[in-house]
Amino acid sequence: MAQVELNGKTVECVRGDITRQDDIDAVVNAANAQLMPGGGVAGAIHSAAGPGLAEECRPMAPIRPGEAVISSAHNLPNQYIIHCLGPVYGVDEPSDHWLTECYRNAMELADSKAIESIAFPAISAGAFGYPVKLAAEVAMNTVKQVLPRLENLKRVRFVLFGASDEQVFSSRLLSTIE
Ligand code: AR6
Repeated sequence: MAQVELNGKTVECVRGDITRQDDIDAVVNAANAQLMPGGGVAGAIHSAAGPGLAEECRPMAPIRPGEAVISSAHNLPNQYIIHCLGPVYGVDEPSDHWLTECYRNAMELADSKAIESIAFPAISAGAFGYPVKLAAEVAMNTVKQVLPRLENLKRVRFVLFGASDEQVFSSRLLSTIE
């Protein structure tokens, strides 16, 4: 786990499950364009949230790479879910641009809803093939650039599923922001 302060706000990396962040207002889904259940994070979020989530999401689909939309959290222990479509690495080019847009749009959307805390998974770093070191670099650069100018958002947490991903994100957090 790593935690740093950025202009009086908190950025942290933890190992865990994105569906179990009960002290966080909004969790981010690494969604598919149709906003339907799938594998990975999307599968875990939809099965924990319940079938009402897919029903609520249907009219908002499809979304484009880099886009973020918001729904209620249903049976998750949060207030909201923000759904982002990450780029497929090497296909949606330039991938770093579209991944930056995901993080920026999710944080700005959260801030516009007066959300104070948000938890991200490693968007695109699973089925979509983004190398985890590059994904961590984009994530931290974007948080460093966007978070200080937001009014309401005060805490950004990255929730990593595996120990090695957690190490990569934590060391990138420390080298980028501290
Ligand atoms: N909590 C936190 N992280 C998780 C969890 C979890 N419960 N489950 C997996 N991860 P992925 P993508 C990690 O594939 O690359 C889906 O099928 C995982 O180890 O969920 O953006 C959708 O339907 C990896 O590091 O998202 C889309 O079609 C990271 O979360 C597609 O995959 C992201 O992996 C999206 O692919």
